[in-house]
Amino acid sequence: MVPPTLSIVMTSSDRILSPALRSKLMSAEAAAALIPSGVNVGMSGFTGAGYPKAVPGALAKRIMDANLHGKNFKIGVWTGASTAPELDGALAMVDGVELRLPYQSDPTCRKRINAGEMEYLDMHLSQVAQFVWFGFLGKLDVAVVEVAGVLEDGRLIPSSSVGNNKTWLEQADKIILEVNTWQSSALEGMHDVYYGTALPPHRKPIPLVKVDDRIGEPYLRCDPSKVIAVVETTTPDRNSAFSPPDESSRLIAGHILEFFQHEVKKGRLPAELLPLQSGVGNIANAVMAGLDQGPFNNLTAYTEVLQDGMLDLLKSGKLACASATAFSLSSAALAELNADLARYRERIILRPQEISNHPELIRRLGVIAMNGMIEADIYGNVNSTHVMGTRIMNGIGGSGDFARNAYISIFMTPSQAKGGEISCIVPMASHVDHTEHDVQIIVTEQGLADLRGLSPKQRAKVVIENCAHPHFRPALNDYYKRALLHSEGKQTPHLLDEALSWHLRYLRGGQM
Ligand code: 0RQ
Repeated sequence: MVPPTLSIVMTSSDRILSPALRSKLMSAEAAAALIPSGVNVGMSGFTGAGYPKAVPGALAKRIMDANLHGKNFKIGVWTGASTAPELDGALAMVDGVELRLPYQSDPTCRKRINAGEMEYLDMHLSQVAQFVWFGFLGKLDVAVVEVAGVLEDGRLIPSSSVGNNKTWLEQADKIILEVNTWQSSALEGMHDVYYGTALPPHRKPIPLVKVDDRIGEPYLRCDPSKVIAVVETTTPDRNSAFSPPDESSRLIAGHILEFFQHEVKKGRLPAELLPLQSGVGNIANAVMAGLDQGPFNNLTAYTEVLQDGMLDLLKSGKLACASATAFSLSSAALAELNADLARYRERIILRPQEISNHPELIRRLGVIAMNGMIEADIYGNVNSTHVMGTRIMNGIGGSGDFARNAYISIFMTPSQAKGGEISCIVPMASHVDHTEHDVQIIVTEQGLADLRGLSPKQRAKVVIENCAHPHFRPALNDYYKRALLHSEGKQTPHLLDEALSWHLRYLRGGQM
């Protein structure tokens, strides 16, 4: 049930109905001046949605000035997931981040991390909140959280992402709020913030049994005495455009759809499938586009982010409802959503990421997980994060939360990268995020490998035959046959002095 909408008027100060919080209005520069060096800052933001737009930039300027005067001003930056150039980019540019967690996808940030100039803790997104509550990550000093409005009693209307905001607001000593009037006031009522997560040994089952169950509150609680600044902003979310599905993405989507039909026929999936999780990126978006053309109706989604493809499915009516923690839309899709938000609000629920990605719920609902990857090896181990085993791309994000607990876990990639110089199917993954035990299906444009119930040696044959590009298939077969002959152990045969030679060859000569 959607709660009744309180009417919030569109003018900026009318978004802040609490007189106590309104009295703390100040500029972004003044707010940034309240953040000292050496602290951990929990910022809102998930996949380019709902991140603070003004304070991080002002803080970056302050850091740059301090460091020009010989200081070593750095902070720890914790978020929901990736943010945008105004946050990750700005702070990385001035070398202002000591340690970043739990996920990023910013080019400047990535460069710093891979140059060894920034520490990065790549974490399962469902674990961040509880690790903070357990005290595993140290003290959270300041929260900087974007909201869509403030109620008279100080409760907050969440923005276009919920992420870890509940935990930041509860755990931080001090709070800075950014009230963004660009965010639609019709977001009010879309969120479901669950306040029942106790700490072990006092935890109880989370009472969510259907995708569209509402188990919490539409607002974030906030102790007004902790709020040290309120800043008004009007800047849009990042809103990256998606490229139209290319041939390879369309083929991948086609294989997945065919697989779903087969599973329905076999009685292993219901006609409306099971709740879908779809990762970030163009391929994931293309799969959603494929579903929009496909035969399935009354679909549901229990996922992290709502990309354009899912919005299209909601629009066409194929998707009955979607639960996530954030939007990740192009500008065009966002305009469409905002124009009709009150209607979509009944079928979209945004939750804290500890709930959207909760292993208990993913397992209970029987989620079908679909995530991108960098490479898979012939035995089904998947690398989602490290190019050539050492350079971070983005991070594990929620892929592990979903993959390990899913009803069926699917990983997808084009069979080749970098114009065919790299095979995405390799003898041994150069880094493993998802082990052979958490991967049931591998899909490339070449085909789909169903690994369920197969031993490692049986898996190797299917992965090479169904997924590898024909250009690399003979070399993979040759490796596997020789490994079978010469490997010391025959359970998972490998030639250890050759297993990573494909990656070395690429690093030395530019091709695998
Ligand atoms: O790099 O843009 O420089 O050319 O990786 O590759 O094929 O465009 O695929 O956008 O789906 O991203 C794993 C990174 C795939 C993503 C990953 C290079 C390739 C290109 C991107 P260029 P594509 P995608 C929910 C779930 C982890 C987080 C996750 C990801 C770039 O899916 O970050 O799943 N996943 N979250 O050229 C070297 C290879 C390569 C390679 C691709 N084998 N070797 N480079 N690339 N394969 C969301 C959240 O958690 C928020």
